[in-house]
Amino acid sequence: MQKTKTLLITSILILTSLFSGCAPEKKELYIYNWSDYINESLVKRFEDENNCKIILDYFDSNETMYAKLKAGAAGYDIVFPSGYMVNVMEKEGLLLKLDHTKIPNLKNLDEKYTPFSLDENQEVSVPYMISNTGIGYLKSKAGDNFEPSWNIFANSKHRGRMTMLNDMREAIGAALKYLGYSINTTNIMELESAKKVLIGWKHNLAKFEADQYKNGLVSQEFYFSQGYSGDIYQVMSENKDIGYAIPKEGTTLASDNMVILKTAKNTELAYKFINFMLDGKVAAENIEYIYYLAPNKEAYQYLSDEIKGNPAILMPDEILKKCEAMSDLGEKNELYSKIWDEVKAAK
Ligand code: N2P
Repeated sequence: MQKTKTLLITSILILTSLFSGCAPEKKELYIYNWSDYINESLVKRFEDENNCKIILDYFDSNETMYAKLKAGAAGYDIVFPSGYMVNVMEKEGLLLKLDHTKIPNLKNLDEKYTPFSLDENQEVSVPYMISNTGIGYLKSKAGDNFEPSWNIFANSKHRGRMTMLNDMREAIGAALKYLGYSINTTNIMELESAKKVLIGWKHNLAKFEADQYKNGLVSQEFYFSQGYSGDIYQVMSENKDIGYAIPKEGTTLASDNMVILKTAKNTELAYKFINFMLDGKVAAENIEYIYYLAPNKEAYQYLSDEIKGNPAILMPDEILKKCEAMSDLGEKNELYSKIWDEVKAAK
């Protein structure tokens, strides 16, 4: 009897371990995106529908992301670079040439915005969101007659209470725009003038920072912050004193895109994810949550009036005209790196 019992238990144990060993592993998709740039309930929905696991990792500037990939960070399947960075990564041979038959929802893209992506035919990248950069501010500090200008950072009255993005193209770009120059200039005199302006502003800044400034506006630690449109809208409900403005001199506009790395382990799932994000209803839910514009014609019909009426999201043409997309400067990129190092080092 004892023998039969032992045999039974042993058989049960063997069977259990056999079955658990056979349980299929969930497929995994590694995504490297900007912080606060996706509605995570959509990520969850994709996981459920595709019985897979998504691992999200975040960056706060194109340069940080690129440096990490160049330093050998492997394992990401999908990354979200801005247009100019897509060009850089493409030249380096990092990107998979896209098979459009696997992304039928490409038909939903709004052609009005595709030129900003700098890969107009989606050979290696698919537009995800259009963002602009502006000034997040406290209305109580700006006053009723606030005329938004990049030169607010010259106002020493707010010393220590202002931040600018820790992103060389954005920070130098703001100074260039203030001076009336292109954010893509490679003219040394113009860049030198922008450097002087930016060093002047730096003396009034608490810091260059690209992630926590929005919480700083909520807690009223910061009064004026150069920041990304949607990031600032995301925190407005937490403090009604927060406003957002695009400076009168104009600003940078980015088409941030989804790319599949050549080294991706799971390209089929990556294609599925990209196609999912391009679905009209999904894109609308994403816009409503992160306050950026997915350039998706199918999505617009599902948007709330609040979003439709927001000029920082669906930008009227007179604002769009003032915006410029950053382009890839090739070797001249070094001019910006050098100036940025000098700004950072300036006392
Ligand atoms: C997300 C900001 C993304 C905008 N936090 C970058 N162009």
